[in-house]
Amino acid sequence: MSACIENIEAFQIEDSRKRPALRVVVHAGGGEGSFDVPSGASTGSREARELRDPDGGLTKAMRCITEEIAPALFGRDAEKQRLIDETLLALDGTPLKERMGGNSLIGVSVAVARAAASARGVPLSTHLRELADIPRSRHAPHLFVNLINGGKHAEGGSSIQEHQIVTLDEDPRAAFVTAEKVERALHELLAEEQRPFTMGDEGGVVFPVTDASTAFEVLFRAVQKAGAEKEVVLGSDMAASSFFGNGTYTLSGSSYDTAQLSEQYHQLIQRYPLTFIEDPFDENDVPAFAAFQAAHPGVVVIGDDLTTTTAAAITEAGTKGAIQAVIIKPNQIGTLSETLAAMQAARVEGVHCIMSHRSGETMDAFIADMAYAYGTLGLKAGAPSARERAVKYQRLIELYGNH
Ligand code: 2PG
Ligand code: MG
Repeated sequence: MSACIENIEAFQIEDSRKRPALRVVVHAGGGEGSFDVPSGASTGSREARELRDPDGGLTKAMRCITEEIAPALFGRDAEKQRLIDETLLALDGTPLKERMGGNSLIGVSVAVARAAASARGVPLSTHLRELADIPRSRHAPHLFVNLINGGKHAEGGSSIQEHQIVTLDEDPRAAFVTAEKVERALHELLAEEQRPFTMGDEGGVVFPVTDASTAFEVLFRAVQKAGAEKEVVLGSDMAASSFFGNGTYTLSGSSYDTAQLSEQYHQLIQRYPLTFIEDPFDENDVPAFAAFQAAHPGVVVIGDDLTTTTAAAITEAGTKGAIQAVIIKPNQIGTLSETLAAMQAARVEGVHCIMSHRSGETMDAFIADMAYAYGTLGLKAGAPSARERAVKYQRLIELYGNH
């Protein structure tokens, strides 16, 4: 049996930042699949490039899909994901997908996988598991819930990009209820303290801080107010490359070298149950990650800008003991097959995978299906009250409810 690709369409929709986003729809073997492509703001320098018109529009990307990719894929078997993705890579022909855009390629690649699952009449997770054998980390993922935004996702807030709660419950429904409870408590706390706030890109709150600990202090008090101390720990995406330049980290007005920044983190870990730390140092400083991970074995150091969903970079970071977990973003690398190769490379090194959204999101919940299919350590998808984020958690709950 095969699922011949019959039609590929591309549309322009809006993402959560009201910027143009791509929707790709694939028809194959009587089935249909689509993907709404998200977009990052705090991107790693080695990420697949987006193809956009000078005004941010997507006419060039849509034309690539309908005029170059579609004719090359017509009649091809959607079930042969690897061959489809190899064709996409050959068509683009550049290392960072700058010619056709990682957005065009991942749009087609994921829509093909969904069309194949639809043509076969099997759940997407079943189809995904047959594409790649990836050892599970957990029964159900921890939810990495970013409640206080900063960095490039927020104006006027902390230099640290994300202050998260990380749920411990094995049941995604219970975990999500906890996340909502802490989010409500945080909003109440800010109102009580008359601390004005705005909303950041990922649905978390934004307020001015005086030092690196302010936002964690507020978040931890919200956890206490919600009575959720046993149900969550704290996490953070420092996104340190975004406050690094000329050999110096500039964090909330103070300058630090690598050793001083490590000391700042060390103090945070002493004071709060901060257990997961993403991108604590510049994306080119693998030794700093490795030294920090070795000094703090109880903390899960996570690579994102460091590793950009790229198998070779993950293998290097894993081999050097720089990370215990890695962020997986399909649009960061540009095809589903490369995403799966990155996840396999991680698991070979004993590194866990965390499926992640982008700061510019759509209503697509593909990452929840990935998290479910492969039993990843985490699903990182922003604040519960933001609809593009909640839809991912809801999909996860639905998937676990059905099995
Ligand atoms: C990150 C992501 C998602 P962006 O840094 O991990 O939170 O941000 O999509 O802007 O790269
Ligand atoms: Mg990140």
